[in-house]
Amino acid sequence: MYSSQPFITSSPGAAGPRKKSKFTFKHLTLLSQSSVSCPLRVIAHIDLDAFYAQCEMVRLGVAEDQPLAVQQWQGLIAVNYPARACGLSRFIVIPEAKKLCPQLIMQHVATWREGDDKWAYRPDSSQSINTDKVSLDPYRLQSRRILATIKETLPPAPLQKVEKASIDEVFLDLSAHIHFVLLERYPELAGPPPYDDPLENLPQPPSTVLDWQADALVDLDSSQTEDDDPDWDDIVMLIGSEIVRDVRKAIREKLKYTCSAGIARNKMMAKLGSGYKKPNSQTIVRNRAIQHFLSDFKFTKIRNLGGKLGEQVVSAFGTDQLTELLTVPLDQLKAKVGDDTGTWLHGVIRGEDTSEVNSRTQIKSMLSAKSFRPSINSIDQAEKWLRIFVADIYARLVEEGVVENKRRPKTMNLHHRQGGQTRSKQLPISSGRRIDEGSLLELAKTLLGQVIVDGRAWPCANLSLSVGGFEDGVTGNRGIGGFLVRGDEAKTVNSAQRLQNGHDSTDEEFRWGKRRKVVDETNIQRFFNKSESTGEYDEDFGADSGFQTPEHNDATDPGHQQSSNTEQDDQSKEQKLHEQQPERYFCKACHKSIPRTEEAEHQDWHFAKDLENEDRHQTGTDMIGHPYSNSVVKPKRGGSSTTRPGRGGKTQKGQKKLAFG
Ligand code: TTP
Ligand code: CA
Ligand code: CA
Repeated sequence: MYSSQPFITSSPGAAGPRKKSKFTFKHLTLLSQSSVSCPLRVIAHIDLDAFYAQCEMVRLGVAEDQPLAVQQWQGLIAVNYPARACGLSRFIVIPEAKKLCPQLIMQHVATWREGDDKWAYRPDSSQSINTDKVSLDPYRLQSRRILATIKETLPPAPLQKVEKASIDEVFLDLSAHIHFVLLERYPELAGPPPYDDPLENLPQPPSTVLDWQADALVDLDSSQTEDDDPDWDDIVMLIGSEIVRDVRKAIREKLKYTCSAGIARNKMMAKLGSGYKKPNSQTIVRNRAIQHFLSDFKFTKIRNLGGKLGEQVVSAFGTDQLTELLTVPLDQLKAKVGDDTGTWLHGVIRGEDTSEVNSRTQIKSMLSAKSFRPSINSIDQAEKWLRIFVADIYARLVEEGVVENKRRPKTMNLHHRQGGQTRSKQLPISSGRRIDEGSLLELAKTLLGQVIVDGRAWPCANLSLSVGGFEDGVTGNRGIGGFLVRGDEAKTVNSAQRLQNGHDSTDEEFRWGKRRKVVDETNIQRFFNKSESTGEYDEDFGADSGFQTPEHNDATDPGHQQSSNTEQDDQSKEQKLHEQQPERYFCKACHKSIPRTEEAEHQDWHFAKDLENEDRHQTGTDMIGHPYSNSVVKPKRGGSSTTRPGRGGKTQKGQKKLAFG
C-alpha cells in the first residue's frame, strides 16, 4: 500500500514548455483533509458478490462453480453467480429454480427456535415458519470479519476512513491516504507553493500513460480522448484503484470472498461504479467519464429517483432520459420540483454528491422481530417469542461488549401490531445493575403487560423488541467522561422514577415538533450511528447508503402537494398489475413490483425501516430530554404527528423516503 512503485511510464519526448495542471496547491491540502469540496477527492464503494450465498459457500466448502441459492421459507434471498448463469434470480419461485438448475444447492438460513439457546441451521426450517425466526447472525459475523480485514489492510486513522453502509457494503474515503502516497511518489508536490500562494496551479503530472491493469474503465465523455494528457485527478484515481485492489485481494486471500468495487469522486458515482461489472471486478469512473457513464442510465435508476420523486420528474419533463434532463436549466427544475429538490436534482444528474464518508461504525440499536401468520392470541405465545427475541438480542449485546460494560443500551422498546395499529412501549434499562438475559426478559414482559393492560392486544400480527440509546459504559477510572455518563444515567433513573410514580410523560414530550432541538457532538454521532436489526426481514442490506438528498417535506414544495394524488395512482397501478401479473403485487411505499410470495417479508422490511427511522429521529433531535414516553398509541393513518405509517403507508413529514434494494 505504501509502495512508491508508480504504475506510470514517462512519455519520451514530452519536452517543451510544461503546461500547468488545472488543480491547485489548495486542492492538494483539501485532499489531505478529505474535504467533500475537494475536486481531487477519491471514494470507493465495495460490495460483496451474492453475499449470503458466498457466506454459505464458504461455510459449507462448496466449489466455486457450484450453483447455490439461499432460501428463506419458500423464497430465495440470494443467488450465486453460477446459479445466475442458469437464469436464476431472487424473484424465481423454488420449483422453477429447480427446473432451471437441477444441480442447485439450496441452503435455508439459520433460525432461532423456542427453547434453544442459540440459532442453528436446521433441516426442517423451511417448513417451520410458525415456530422459527430467521437469524442473520452468521452473515453479520462474516460482515464483521470482512470489515476488520478492510481496516487492517488500510493505514490507521486519520488516513483511514471506512463507513459500513450495509451488511455487505462499505464506502472508503481514500483521499487522505492517496494524498500521503502522492507526496511520496511525487516529491515535487510536497514543497510550499510558488510565492506561497495556495491558489497557484500544480505542475502537470510527469507522465502520459497510466496502467489501469485489469480494471474496468468507463469510457470517456465525448469531449475527451485517451490521448489527452492525464491530470492529477486521473493519477489519484489510479492510486485509489491500487489501494482497492489490495483491499479486495486481502479479503479474497484471508476470507475467500470476492467483491466488486467502484472508484470515483463521490459516493454516488462509486456506488454506481461497483454495480457496473460484477462479480469480482472493480470499475473506475474517472471525472472525465462521469457524464458519459451517467448518460447510459435512465435517471429513474439513480438512488432516490426510483420512486415518487422520479415519477414526478418524468411527468414534469416528459422524459426519463438523463441526457434530456441535462438541457433543462436550473430555474426550470426548481420551478417544477421545488428549490431544494431542483438544486439537488441539477447536481445529481451531473454526478455531483457531497455526502461524507462517515467512519463511525458503532451500533445504535438492535431489533428482533417476528410477524405472525396466523396471528397469535395469548400471553403465553407472546412470551415465548419474547424469550427468543431476548436470546437473539442478548447474544449480540455480548458481542458488543455488554458483559465487560464497554457499551450498554439505555432503553428497551416493544412494538406491537394489532390490526392496523402499532403500539410502542418504552422503558429505561436499569443502569444500576449488570445487563443479563433474565433482566432483559423481565423488562420485555413488563412492556408486554403494559400493552395487554391497554386492551386490544389480540390477535397480534407482529411483535418487535429493540434496545437502543447505546452509550459507552464505565470501565476502570472515571474521567470527566465518566461523570457525563453518570449525569445521563441519572436522567434515565429520573425518567424511570417519573414513570413509576405515575407521571405520564406527555404527548408534547414525544411529539416531533415539541422535542428539544439541542444537538451536540454526541447527538450528531448518535444520529449517524448504524443500527443493527434482524427479523423476518433484513433491513440491513443496503437500503440506505446515506446519500444526501433533500428531505422532501416542504409544504410549499410541489412534490409534497402532489403526493395526495398518489394514493389513487397507486390503487390503479396495483389493480393493473394484479390483472396483468397476479403473482406480483405493487408496493405503495416504494413503488416497486414485488412477487406475491415476498409480500409479507417486504412489508415487514418497510415496517422495520419505519421503526429505525423513528428511532433515528428520536435520538437525533433529542439530547437531554430523551422521551421515555410510556405509551403511544399509533392509529394507522391520520393527521396526528405521532402516527407511524401502517404497512405500506406513507412516510412522515421530515422522514426520508427509503428505497428498497
Ligand atoms: P445485495 O448486495 O443487494 O445482493 P447480493 O450481494 O446477493 O448480490 P450482488 O452480487 O448483486 O451484490 O444484497 C446483499 C444481501 O442482502 C443478499 O446476499 C441477501 C440480502 N438481501 C435480502 O435478504 N433480500 C433482498 O431483497 C435483497 C436485495 C438482499
Ligand atoms: Ca452485494
Ligand atoms: Ca449490497
